[in-house]
Amino acid sequence: MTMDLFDGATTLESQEQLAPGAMLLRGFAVAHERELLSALAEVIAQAPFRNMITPGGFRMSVGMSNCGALGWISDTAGYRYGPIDPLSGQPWPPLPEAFLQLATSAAERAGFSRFVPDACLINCYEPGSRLSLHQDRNERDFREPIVSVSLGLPVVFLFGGSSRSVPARRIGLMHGDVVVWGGPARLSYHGVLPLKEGFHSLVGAQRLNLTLRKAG
Ligand code: MD3
Ligand code: FE
Repeated sequence: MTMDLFDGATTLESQEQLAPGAMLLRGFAVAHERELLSALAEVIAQAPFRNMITPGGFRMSVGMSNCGALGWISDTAGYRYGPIDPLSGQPWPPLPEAFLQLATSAAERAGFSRFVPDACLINCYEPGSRLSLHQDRNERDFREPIVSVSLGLPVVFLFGGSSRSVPARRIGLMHGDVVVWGGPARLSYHGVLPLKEGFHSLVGAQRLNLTLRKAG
């Protein structure tokens, strides 16, 4: 456990292995919250959140956008990564340096010393938004980890196993928490319970999640 004095507030950082390959770094992003949120605002000004349509024709309750060379897209044609934002017809905004720095330092802490993400999916949850149990399988190489960064309101995250039938554990994810998902945890099923109402002093009435990926 380390104590950090920053802006007059005391923040607690700790790390915990959730399962082989899954490392929870509590509070890891708190020291960088302002840089992350201002970079995020610039990205969203160029590529606004939108509710994508699943291949089955359902509108997702989570608002999504991307930055980096590749972005994750869902529509009636399926799930995939692509270089162009379908909404603007332009490339996705570049990956901010603050995102890259945080992702590489978190991955290194978890034992992935050569992680260079080329994609960042940005999820925006409002009260009631949820993400049903799924695997992330659209990336080219499953040996590459995924780094997730939680900002704003807390949520209950579901962490299952390698098949849908394995009962999921419930893990609270809070502002500033970072999780590195690699190795045997990389293809585990996971999801997010509906966001509850609340207000975060820096982020407001929402939860933002960044997932940094090597997609291509
Ligand atoms: C475990 N996002 O974007 S982050 C997603 O909170 C996604 O917005 C959730 O699931 C969110 O695909 C969860 C934690 C997470 C992200 C990717 C994973 C856990 C993962 C990939 C493999 C295993
Ligand atoms: Fe996922």
